[in-house]
Amino acid sequence: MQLEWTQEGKMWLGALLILLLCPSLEGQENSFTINDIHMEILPGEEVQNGENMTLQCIVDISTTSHIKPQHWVLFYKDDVLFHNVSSVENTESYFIPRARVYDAGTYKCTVILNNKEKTSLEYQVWVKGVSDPIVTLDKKEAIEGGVVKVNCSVPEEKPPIHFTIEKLKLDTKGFKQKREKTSPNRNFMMLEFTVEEQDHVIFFQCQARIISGTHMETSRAIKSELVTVTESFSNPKFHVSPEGVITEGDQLYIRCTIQVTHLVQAFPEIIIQKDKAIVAHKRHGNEATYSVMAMAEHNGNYTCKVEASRISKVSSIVVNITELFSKPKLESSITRLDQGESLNLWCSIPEAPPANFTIQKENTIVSQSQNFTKIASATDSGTYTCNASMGKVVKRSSAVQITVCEMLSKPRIFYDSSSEVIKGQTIAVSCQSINGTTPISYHLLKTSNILESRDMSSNEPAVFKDNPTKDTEYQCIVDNCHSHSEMVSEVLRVKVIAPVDEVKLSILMNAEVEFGKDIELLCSVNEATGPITYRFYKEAGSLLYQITSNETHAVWYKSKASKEDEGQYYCTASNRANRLKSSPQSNVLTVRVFLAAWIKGLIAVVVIGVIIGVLILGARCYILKKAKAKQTPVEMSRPAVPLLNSTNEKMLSDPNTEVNRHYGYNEDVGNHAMKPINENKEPLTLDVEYTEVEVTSPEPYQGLETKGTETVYSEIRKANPDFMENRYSVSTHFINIFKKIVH
Ligand SMILES: *[C@@H]1O[C@H](CO)[C@@H](O)[C@H](O)[C@H]1NC(C)=O
Ligand SMILES: *[C@@H]1O[C@H](CO)[C@@H](O)[C@H](O)[C@H]1NC(C)=O
Ligand SMILES: *[C@@H]1O[C@H](CO)[C@@H](O)[C@H](O)[C@H]1NC(C)=O
Ligand SMILES: *[C@@H]1O[C@H](CO)[C@@H](O)[C@H](O)[C@H]1NC(C)=O
Ligand SMILES: *[C@@H]1O[C@H](CO)[C@@H](O)[C@H](O)[C@H]1NC(C)=O
Ligand SMILES: *[C@@H]1O[C@H](CO)[C@@H](O)[C@H](O)[C@H]1NC(C)=O
Ligand SMILES: *[C@@H]1O[C@H](CO)[C@@H](O)[C@H](O)[C@H]1NC(C)=O
Ligand SMILES: *[C@@H]1O[C@H](CO)[C@@H](O)[C@H](O)[C@H]1NC(C)=O
Ligand SMILES: *[C@@H]1O[C@H](CO)[C@@H](O)[C@H](O)[C@H]1NC(C)=O
Ligand SMILES: CC(=O)N[C@H]1CO[C@H](CO)[C@@H](O)[C@@H]1O
Repeated sequence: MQLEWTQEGKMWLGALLILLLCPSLEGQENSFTINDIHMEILPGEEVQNGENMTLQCIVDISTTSHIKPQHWVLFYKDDVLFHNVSSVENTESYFIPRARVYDAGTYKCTVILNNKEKTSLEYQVWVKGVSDPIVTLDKKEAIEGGVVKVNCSVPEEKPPIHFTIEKLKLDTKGFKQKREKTSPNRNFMMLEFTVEEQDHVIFFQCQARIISGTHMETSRAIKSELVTVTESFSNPKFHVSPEGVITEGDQLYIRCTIQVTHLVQAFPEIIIQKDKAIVAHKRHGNEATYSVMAMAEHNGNYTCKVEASRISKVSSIVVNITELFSKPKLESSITRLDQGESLNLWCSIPEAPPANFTIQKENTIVSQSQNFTKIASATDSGTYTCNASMGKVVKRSSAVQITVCEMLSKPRIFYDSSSEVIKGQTIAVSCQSINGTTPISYHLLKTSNILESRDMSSNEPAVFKDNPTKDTEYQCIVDNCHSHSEMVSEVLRVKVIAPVDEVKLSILMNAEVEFGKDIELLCSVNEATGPITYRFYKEAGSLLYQITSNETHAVWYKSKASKEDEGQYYCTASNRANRLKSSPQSNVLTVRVFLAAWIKGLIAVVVIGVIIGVLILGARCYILKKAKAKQTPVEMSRPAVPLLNSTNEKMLSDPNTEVNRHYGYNEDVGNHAMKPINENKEPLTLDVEYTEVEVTSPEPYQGLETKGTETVYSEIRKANPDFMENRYSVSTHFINIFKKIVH
């Protein structure tokens, strides 16, 4: 816009210049120069709002021409051209009547002569103050609770304008209500103000503020016309009757009244309050009444509130009621007593005026007199009060709590004995005093020590949990408020069955039993409760023996051990506690039966004897044959040794049948025993242990033994230490040979 305007001006100027230059083109050329251009602002660069202001642009031009040259003067405000003039004068002016805040700004002017142009410095103009606002009201008379519209405008100023409007009371200093608001694009502001109670004569005051550059300019505060306020209703008024001294028993009236203006459409609400409590109220009408028989507790500060939508008026009064007599007092010699003791209650008034008394327990009258005496029973426990009355006036005392203690009955102690108590099980021991005042405290004793205590608020049994590990005695002690010392129950004996959980089988001597000796097996258990059933087994599942005993061990006895008794043994044990579970089983014990050394020795001696006999026989045959051979050649000279060998080999070729037939031992053992001998082909092989035989041998065989020992000993040289069975097998072998010979 500014640019457009300037360009247009320049074009227009150019046309004029051409016209001006025409004569000079015709004649000789004149010279022009602009020496200086400046502005003068009147009355100064600081202008009061409303003052006339003049802007002068002064130009100094030198020329060779005898006539003053025509030039253009242009005025700018904040770089915007606002005035242009063609002139031949040195000074051009621009007049601003009644300067406003809007006129403040930066001014400059420019001179254009032919094609020459010069601009002045910039001049800062500041307009001080804001023109007076105009305050108008929509009414001059208002009613309490009504609204007054206030219009504040500054017609000669330009927005944005910040308005401050205050409501003031004529007779009091300071504002009552103040509101501020900025109007962004209008030069007026309209605000509504409510007329409050006690606003008798009010007026408004307005002030406008405008930002001028970096400064905030403020107008004078302009007052409005006065507004007269009419009451909608009067302040509430109290009327108390009876007048003068009010005594308890009098009928008390507290009335609150108001006067309502005819202008008001709806009646306000009247409320009478004592402290925070509403005691009376009225919505339509101009009075509210509170009526009550006067009592001391009606003393106090009464408030009457009258409330319309926006208006609330309050007044208060203190009502003083004279006491007729003091509050009665109920007393008792004791508040906690035993059943059967005497209960005494008496009611009294400090000054002891003539009055009627009643004593009541909860809501039941127990006495029509001042005193109440009774032999206490449990049902007499409770809350007692007394009433004292004089005519209509009744006063109640504070409550007295009486507790009558019934003695506790001897407690019974019991537990669920339907099934036996097994060690590790939790049992519930109950204790109960059927009669006796609650709360009852129960203590459970376990072998004379307090295990646990419990307070019960009823006569139901107190239940204690315990986990007895052995036979236990329980007892319980009860106590309550009764002065009698605590009561003790009977002793409760709980039998605890310890289950069998460890079974051990052992043999009373060595696990290797000598042939013909006794086998004694001991089955023992932990500290379990009898009767315990012991069962002895050989191998898997064949029951040998069963016994029920109260002892923690049992013995199975077998005399004259034979090879048949060899094998694996175990035992089981159980009692009632194990009934449900399978009976615990012991370790497996392996028992072996071996031949006594002397039997082996005897066999050896017999066998050797037989061999010697055979040798002798052989020798005899040899001699006989040699005698015959004196006629026959000597080819068959060596029959003796092969004879023995062949005999041996023949016997060994099928040993099993032989052994089984002649020797009644366990087949398994027999079979097994023969093998090493077959492999060995050394019929006389014996182990080292065999040597010990000679020491333990019994006397009757001494004669034979001496020889046998020597032979046996010589055999040990070749001894091939082998399995344990070896010695049995050897002895078995010899027995076979021996038996054959005997047969
Ligand atoms: C201001 O200018 C007006 C004319 O526009 C004139 O009537 C008035 O008297 C002037 N005021 C002063 C104070 O010079
Ligand atoms: C407030 O007053 C101004 C002039 O005094 C007027 O132009 C404007 O309309 C008024 N505003 C209202 C809301 O009456
Ligand atoms: C009564 O109560 C009112 C409101 O609570 C209070 O303003 C007034 O001071 C009180 N009067 C007295 C005597 O306590
Ligand atoms: C009430 O009245 C009694 C006398 O009747 C007076 O002693 C007492 O101070 C009064 N109380 C109040 C709060 O006015
Ligand atoms: C009531 O009991 C109190 C205290 O025990 C005694 O002083 C008074 O004389 C009794 N009054 C009557 C009427 O029994
Ligand atoms: C007590 O009660 C009796 C009978 O109801 C009555 O005649 C008497 O006036 C009462 N006394 C007082 C002090 O109230
Ligand atoms: C005792 O007095 C209270 C009020 O003080 C009343 O409510 C109650 O009914 C009275 N009891 C008897 C038994 O008179
Ligand atoms: C409990 O009290 C009742 C009467 O109150 C009595 O008949 C009963 O025998 C008492 N029981 C015991 C266990 O004392
Ligand atoms: C085991 O002991 C109980 C009592 O503890 C007894 O009655 C029973 O006869 C005893 N049994 C044997 C076999 O001794
Ligand atoms: C561009 C512009 O506003 N030019 C003004 C210069 O002054 C004359 C009168 O003095 C106005 O008519 C033009 O409008």
